[in-house]
Amino acid sequence: MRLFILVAVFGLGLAQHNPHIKHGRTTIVHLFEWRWADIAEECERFLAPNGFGGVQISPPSENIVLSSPWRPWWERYQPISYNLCSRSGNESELRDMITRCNKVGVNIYVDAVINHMCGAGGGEGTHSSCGGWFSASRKEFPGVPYSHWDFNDNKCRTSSGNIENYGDANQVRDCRLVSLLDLALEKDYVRGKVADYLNKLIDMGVAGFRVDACKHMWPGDLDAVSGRLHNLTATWFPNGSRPFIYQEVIDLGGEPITSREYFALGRVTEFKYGVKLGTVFRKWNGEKLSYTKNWGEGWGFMPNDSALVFVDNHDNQRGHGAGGASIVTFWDSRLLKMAVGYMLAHPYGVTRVMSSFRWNRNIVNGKDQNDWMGPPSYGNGSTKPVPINPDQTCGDGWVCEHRWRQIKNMVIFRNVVNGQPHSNWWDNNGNQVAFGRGNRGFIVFNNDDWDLDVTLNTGMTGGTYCDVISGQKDGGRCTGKQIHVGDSGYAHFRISNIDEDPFVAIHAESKL
Ligand code: AAO
Repeated sequence: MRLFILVAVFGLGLAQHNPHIKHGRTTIVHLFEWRWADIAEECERFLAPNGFGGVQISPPSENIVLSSPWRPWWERYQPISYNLCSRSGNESELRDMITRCNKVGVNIYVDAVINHMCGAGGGEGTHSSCGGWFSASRKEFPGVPYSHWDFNDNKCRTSSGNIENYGDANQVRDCRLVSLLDLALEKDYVRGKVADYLNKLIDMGVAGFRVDACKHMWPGDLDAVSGRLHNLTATWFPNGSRPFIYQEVIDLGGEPITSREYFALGRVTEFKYGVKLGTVFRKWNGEKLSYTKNWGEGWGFMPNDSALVFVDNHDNQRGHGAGGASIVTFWDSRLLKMAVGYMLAHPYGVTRVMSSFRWNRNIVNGKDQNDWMGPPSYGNGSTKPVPINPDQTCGDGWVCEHRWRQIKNMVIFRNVVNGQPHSNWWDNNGNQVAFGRGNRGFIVFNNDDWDLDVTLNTGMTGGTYCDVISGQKDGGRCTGKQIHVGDSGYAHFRISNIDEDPFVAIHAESKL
């Protein structure tokens, strides 16, 4: 009996590690702060045709509306109810998006904020995204409803009521994260309300959740909620599919709470990945690309089947959360293309690509004074649509990294090489490296300050391939460099350190 329960629990957990991505696709894109109507269009016109597997959307729950600073992006991390209306759109727009993306085989993953409600200083009134009334001071949220009984304050043992020391696991879980009213997830009632919220989204057709601030929730409480979740809807997913769960836990070491405590429930965000990859590509601390021969678990990262990986995220691209200065973002576009290219070529983890908006970055003494700035918006605070330029880039301050040719083509590369082993490694003991994925793909990087000029075993079948970084296959023709692979599998590569993008990638479907 005991064994049976163990197997059942373990099996359930592992099931929640599967993103249920369709059609051999592999990658999730975070369309940070996009409107539902734009995401629906993007699924149809761009994501499905270019092999993207899923979208992480911004929190859809009703949130506080803040005016000082003016409409920061982070107001959406302060729910005031689970009604589905936000700056991204209302419930029917959300439903339409989920359906249209599912129809073209693109999954939707919801950013679920369930650890807390708004900040304790949020006042009271109807300054909320759907106009629902709440009182932060009285801890009343009638839209759920939650009352003061449903919060953790009686358990918290710090004098401020906030988390003061990450070295104390109890306060990290029982006190307020940056003053956000901390829900008592040990209560059956609260678990039920959270599960109802997530189940509503599951029934609408989403494929899973990025669960916000999991470090601040007890794994046992999360387990209880997870046990109440419905299977994914049979309209879009195989019978019995569990929702994909990836938990935001920032574990860079040095704290009592570790990622490991959360592996049974689903995947976990591997924050070490972007910190280290940034350090390597920036060549800081004596790091070299050649040291990444054993990238992945060999670098002390969590087990492959638990990891959700990314180069940057919506927090650490602007100095929030953790990661620090090594994080590579769109502000360093040449490095970003290389780092994302490396991540997508490498077999470790489930990969997520960041898609950002631009803001007026203003760094004073290492801190961005404008780290709060919300998405491109009109004077009345409503979010602007994402216009598409004739060259396929985005306008109006939307960066759309996922549309950059090099990144989009590496998303396709990852799909083409899916399931193939990491193979044919080469390095120059410095910052020039190459590796393949069985006989399906090969990638070469030159991050040294001199040219790369070398003949390498690609493991691929003979023929002429189109480099998908400097260009791509366009009908029968190649708009970029051509790489000639001999019958022996060897090919000659020449990459100048001053090339626009000093890396080359070929795959089975870029053969001419
Ligand atoms: C805003 C205001 C606050 C105000 C609050 C309420 O900024 O001043 O008090 O409203 O009125 C986002 C924003 C917040 C915003 C919040 C609510 O980032 O600025 O607060 O919305 O609107 C911790 C959590 C992690 C969290 C991260 C930001 O563990 O879960 O902080 N991320 C998620 C979301 C994020 C969101 C929330 C959670 C809240 O992705 O967007 O906040 O819903 C250490 C700990 C980490 C901790 C960081 C930052 O990190 O380990 O767990 O993250 O500190 O406090 C080295 C260490 C590294 C350490 C780091 C920084 O790198 O190795 O471990 O230093 O000290």
